[in-house]
Amino acid sequence: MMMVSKILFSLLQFFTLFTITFASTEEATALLKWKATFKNQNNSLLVSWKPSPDACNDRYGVVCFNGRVNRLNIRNASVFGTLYAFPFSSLPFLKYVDLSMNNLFGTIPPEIGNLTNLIYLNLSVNQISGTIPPQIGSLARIQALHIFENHLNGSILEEIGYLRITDMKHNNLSGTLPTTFSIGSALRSFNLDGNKLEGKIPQFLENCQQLEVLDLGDNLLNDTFPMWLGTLPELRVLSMRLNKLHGPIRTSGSEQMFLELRIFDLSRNDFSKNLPTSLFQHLKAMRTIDQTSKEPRYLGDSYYHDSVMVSSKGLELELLQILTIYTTIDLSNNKFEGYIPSIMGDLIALLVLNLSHNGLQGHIPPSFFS
Ligand SMILES: *[C@@H]1O[C@H](CO)[C@@H](O)[C@H](O)[C@H]1NC(C)=O
Ligand SMILES: *[C@@H]1O[C@H](CO)[C@@H](O)[C@H](O)[C@H]1NC(C)=O
Ligand SMILES: *[C@@H]1O[C@H](CO)[C@@H](O)[C@H](O)[C@H]1NC(C)=O
Ligand SMILES: *[C@@H]1O[C@H](CO)[C@@H](O)[C@H](O)[C@H]1NC(C)=O
Ligand SMILES: *[C@@H]1O[C@H](CO)[C@@H](O)[C@H](O)[C@H]1NC(C)=O
Ligand SMILES: *[C@@H]1O[C@H](CO)[C@@H](O)[C@H](O)[C@H]1NC(C)=O
Ligand SMILES: *[C@@H]1O[C@H](CO)[C@@H](O)[C@H](O)[C@H]1NC(C)=O
Ligand SMILES: CC(=O)N[C@H]1CO[C@H](CO)[C@@H](O)[C@@H]1O
Repeated sequence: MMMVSKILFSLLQFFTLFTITFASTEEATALLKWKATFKNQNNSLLVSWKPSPDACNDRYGVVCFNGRVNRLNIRNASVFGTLYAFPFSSLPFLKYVDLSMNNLFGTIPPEIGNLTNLIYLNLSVNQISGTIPPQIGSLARIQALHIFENHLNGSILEEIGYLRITDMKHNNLSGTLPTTFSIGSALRSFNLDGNKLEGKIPQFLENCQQLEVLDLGDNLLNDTFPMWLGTLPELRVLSMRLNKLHGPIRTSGSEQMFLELRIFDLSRNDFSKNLPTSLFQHLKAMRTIDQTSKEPRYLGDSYYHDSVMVSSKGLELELLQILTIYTTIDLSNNKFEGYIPSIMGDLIALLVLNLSHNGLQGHIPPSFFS
């Protein structure tokens, strides 16, 4: 009895080993076929991508699990080529793909939908063009799609509502945002900064209760400020800078608004009146409001904190009183008119004040020098 099970075990082991070797050889060959299509065959990082019976053995950027390719990470590996010959159908256990910071061009083939186990895809910082294939949305397990800094065009599809994290900033996406997402509630981070999106801010975002980051900056959105965003309990970052938002900003009167907000940027819009002071009272957790500058430049970190960047017309005294807590106030690039109020010079905490590029006139009040 003992003997029989031992033989059976060895037989099982043999077959498992055989199947694994067979599968990984097939996966290895598929990856090499893709490499053969690269425009630069002298890639020093990928010299380990050469014929061998085992795809998992010392091949740069390839990680296997149970003998099947599980991760592919060739970030910043000087790959110059397209995705057309990528072995989408030969890597059924691939979960994690990072091809960012290369020189990939051409479009994303619809066969990407064949990577049925994919959880994470990063194609950022390449030269990829064309539209986002809806097949990405049909990947049942995908959680994160990072595809920023490419040349993607066309519109944002409803299908990507399956994703938790979507970063498509700095592309050429246009049209209006979808009015609904299939599973909107999963969305945590939605970054579309630097595209050509127009129309309104979709109401379905109100149902994305887990949303932490919403960046719709530098687009062509034409809407009033959606105050209902204030009810999203997890929202930490909100930028709608550089759009065509207009009209007065109205607070609802509720105290429980924007409770977690840390970064808030509405600069360079077309709001018709000053921001209501009640809005600032809501923003208790807020520290840094301008997230758009990549580095603080002349402002040291300590000055950079507690800064405020708003966009409105007319400097109102009421607003200024609320601003007393800030050390840096950047009101540049707005449409402020009239004289600089004397009270500005009395702001106790103020260290840096930027009022450039406005319609202000007159001279600097003496209170600034006393
Ligand atoms: C690799 O080949 C490309 C052209 O195919 C050439 O421009 C580049 O200088 C080469 N790089 C090295 C390190 O040889
Ligand atoms: C990318 O790789 C180059 C070498 O090819 C290196 O100089 C550069 O620092 C890398 N960049 C990053 C962000 O890793
Ligand atoms: C995706 O790739 C870019 C470029 O390499 C990188 O900056 C970014 O952090 C990556 N995203 C994640 C979530 O790793
Ligand atoms: C966006 O599209 C316009 C017009 O087709 C083109 O001129 C521009 O270079 C594109 N920008 C990017 C980042 O691809
Ligand atoms: C996307 O860009 C391609 C050129 O790269 C162009 O042919 C196509 O018309 C553009 N599509 C949209 C929707 O702008
Ligand atoms: C914004 O949309 C309205 C119609 O809803 C239109 O009248 C107005 O011209 C648009 N503004 C801009 C700047 O596109
Ligand atoms: C003031 O704002 C303008 C326009 O945004 C900017 O160019 C300038 O560098 C800023 N200056 C300081 C001292 O913050
Ligand atoms: C095996 C498999 O799922 N093949 C699919 C790969 O993707 C193309 C394009 O979406 C489909 O047509 C195939 O059916």
